[in-house]
This record gives sequence, C-alpha cells and structure tokens, in this order.
Amino acid sequence: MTVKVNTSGKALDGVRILDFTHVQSGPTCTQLLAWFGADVIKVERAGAGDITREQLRDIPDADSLYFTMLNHNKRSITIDTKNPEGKKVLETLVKKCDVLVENFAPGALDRMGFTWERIQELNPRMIVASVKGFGPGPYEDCKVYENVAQCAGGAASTTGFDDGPPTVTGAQIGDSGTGLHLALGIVTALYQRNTSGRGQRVLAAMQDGVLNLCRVKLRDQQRLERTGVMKEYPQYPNGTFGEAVPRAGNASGGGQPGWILKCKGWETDPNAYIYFITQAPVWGEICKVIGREEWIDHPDYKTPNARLPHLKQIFDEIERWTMSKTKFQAMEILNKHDIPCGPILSMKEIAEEPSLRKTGTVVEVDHPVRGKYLTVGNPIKLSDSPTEVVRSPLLGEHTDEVMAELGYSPDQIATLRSLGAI
Ligand code: CAO
Repeated sequence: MTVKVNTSGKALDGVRILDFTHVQSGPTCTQLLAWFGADVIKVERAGAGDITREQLRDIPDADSLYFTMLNHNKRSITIDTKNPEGKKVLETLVKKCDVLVENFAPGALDRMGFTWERIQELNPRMIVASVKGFGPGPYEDCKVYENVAQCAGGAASTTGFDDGPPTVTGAQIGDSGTGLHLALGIVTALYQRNTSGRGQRVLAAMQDGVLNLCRVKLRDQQRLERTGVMKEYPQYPNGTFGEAVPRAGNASGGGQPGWILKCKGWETDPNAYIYFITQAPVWGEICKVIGREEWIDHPDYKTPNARLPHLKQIFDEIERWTMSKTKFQAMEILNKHDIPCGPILSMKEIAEEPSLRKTGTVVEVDHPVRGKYLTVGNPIKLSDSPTEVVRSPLLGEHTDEVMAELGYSPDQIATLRSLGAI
C-alpha cells in the first residue's frame, strides 16, 4: 500500500470547524486548530459578535487585543441562531463541518435546539466539543470564568505564600489550558473517526483541566497524609503542616529544591530576580560558584537529604551571590556550570526578545483597523506544517463567502440578511 505523505499543506487541511466559541477557552482551542490548517468558521451574533471584541479596548472602535489575540486564522460569519431562518443556516453548516466547538453556559446549545441527538441526525460524523466549567456533579450547571476554575481546580489553594491568602496565577490555566486540552480531544476524536466513521462528544471541564495541571499538588496531598511533613516545603523544619497541602511560595514543586532570589538592581527593578535550582548533581559547582567550597563535603550539606533542613540558609547564602550580579550575568555564569536557573522576565523583555520573534513564538500582525500589534504565535511547532499567523477577522467579514460556499445564492443571502437571520 502506498502511503501518501502530506508535506506541502497543513496538518489539518480539509478539516472544517464550526467555531461556536467565545471569550477565551474555546477560542484558544479553535485558534490552535486553525494554526494547524483547519478551516475555522467562527459563528457570531450579528451586530454584537464575541463579547471580547469590545472588552478591554485600547483603541476606540477597533477589535480589542483580547479578541484579536485569540481569533487569528479564522473566518467570521454572523448568524442569529435564534431566528428560525438563521437556525436553518446553522443546520447547513452542521452538515458541512467535521467539528462543532462551543463553550456556552451549560444548556445553551440545547436551548438553541442543537442537542447532541439533533446534531447526530444532521451529521452522524460530527464531533461536538465543549468546554464547560465543571463536569457532571454538583456544579455542572454553573457558569465559570478563569479564576473560578483556578480556585475550584486546586491552583489557588496551593499558590502564594503560607502567610497570605489563596492566589490566582497570571497563566490562564483555566481558559487557555482547557482550550489546549480540548484541542487534543478533538484531534483524537478525528483520528478515531477514521476507523469508527462516527462522531462523538468531547468534553473538557475547566476544573478538570486545572487539576490536571496541578497534579503535583494532589501528589503532595497524599504524601502529606502519609508522612505529616513535606521536607522540601518552606514550612519545614520550623513551621507546621495542617491537613491540606499548604502554599509553598516559590518552592520548586519537584525533587530539586529551588527558590526565587534577588539579583543586582532588585531595589528598583521589580523583575531583577532569578529562579535558582540547587540540582543535586551540580551541588559541588554551586558551592564553588558562590564561594562556599567547604559545603561540598560538610555533613550538613553534602547530600540532598542533609540539605533539606537548611534550605533557607542555603538560599540566603546563594542570594548574597546573585545580588552581586544582574539576572543575565548570573545566568551566563550559572549556565557555564550547568546549574539550572532562569531569569524572571518581564512582559516587556519577552515582547522585545529577538529569539522569540525568530521562532514565531511572538509575532507582529497587521490589522486593517488597529494597525500593528504583537501576539503569541503557535507554541507547538510542526516541521511539515509551519504556522503563519493571519489577522483575526472583522465581524461577519466572511459571511457572504461562507454562505456562497454553502450553496446560497446572492439573492438568498440578501433575503436572509433582510430577515435578520445573518
Ligand atoms: N445567535 C443567537 N444567540 C446566540 C448566538 C447567536 N449567534 N450565540 C450565542 N447566543 C446565545 C446563547 O444561545 C445563549 O442564550 P440563552 O442563555 O438564552 O440560551 C446566550 O447567547 C449567552 O450564552 P452564554 O450563557 O454562554 O453567555 P454568558 O455571557 O451569559 O456566559 C460564560 C459566559 C463564559 C460564563 C459561559 O458561556 C460559560 O460558563 N461557558 C462555559 C465555561 C467557559 O468556557 N468559561 C470560559 C469563559 S472565559 O474563556
């Protein structure tokens, strides 16, 4: 059998996505699929569109960065899906697409008349992929935003410092994180459809997605219950442990203790810090670099276990060294010794970093209304399917084009428009 290798097109060429998503979680998912080459048709309400088009605007009347940065490489079509004629257009789209992706509040798609049963009648091969806040259970009917998911998924209770309140993280693990999970579910369902010939439902609940990313804390919960203490946490040896995993500040979360340390200029620069990991195999190198050679063979410091009760003192001593260097000088020296470390980079530094521009991780895009702006490119690089980031669509920019592809004549399109269906 000859295997056809697709080296000229994109990985998801030929896959058509009915993108019924809004805000962040769903659009993250469909943007990824579009970057991999799927034809993503974003369905929005005429006159309004995705609410993020107008949220956090920095330029009057221009689509916000919030919207543009989540909706690249898509086409936009407006349909009023509560209008009977609009509903028929959506039905036609369901028949023509491979995947419907949505992240409405629970029940909204059913209320619109597009139950799983109805969708299967229209197109048994269709994959219906949903982001919801929670899976089945006490909260399944709740609307959910990012920080709710971070709180309910275990991130907030384990983030921050012991003497402070639960803290949310800037990484959008609830929204963008769940969008990533959903994208994997969709391509997996597409793969299974090759043999089953059938569509299926794909659900990514935000609570589940956050918990998946917080699994090390569930690990620690069980370690705590068994041993009553976690020796790599900052609460050890002088603090106390309760019943639940405590907030661990900047502790590494892994088997190699780490902490954030001040660097030269920290008094005025809020990001003059470095993450420093006291990786066991390079302990001798660390001691040499900071000028504490006597710790290499000292019984209190020689082994990882011996060091655990002294971590605070060790990091204080390392910090005395890092404070004499800028974070970049420290990086250069530590990297020569193979000591794992990382600079605390500000968003300004990241935006200006040439290597990230070169790899397409940060991309400059031109938009007809807002002009040039920066966005993140595809973080997943496929050698045979490179990503070109194309600006986000204006509201309804592709309505006529998509309607024509669905078989509607210009007259029919005009009639539907006059009826307020599109
Ligand atoms: N034409 C007509 N009606 C449309 C439409 C269209 N093209 N597109 C959407 N609508 C309607 C929906 O049918 C729904 O109507 P009903 O409530 O009458 O059934 C309505 O618009 C609003 O949908 P919604 O309830 O999803 O929106 P909301 O702003 O009230 O809630 C959110 C937003 C995010 C809290 C909710 O969608 C949600 O919980 N989603 C699941 C979890 C999620 O993805 N959260 C992440 C949010 S940030 O990424």
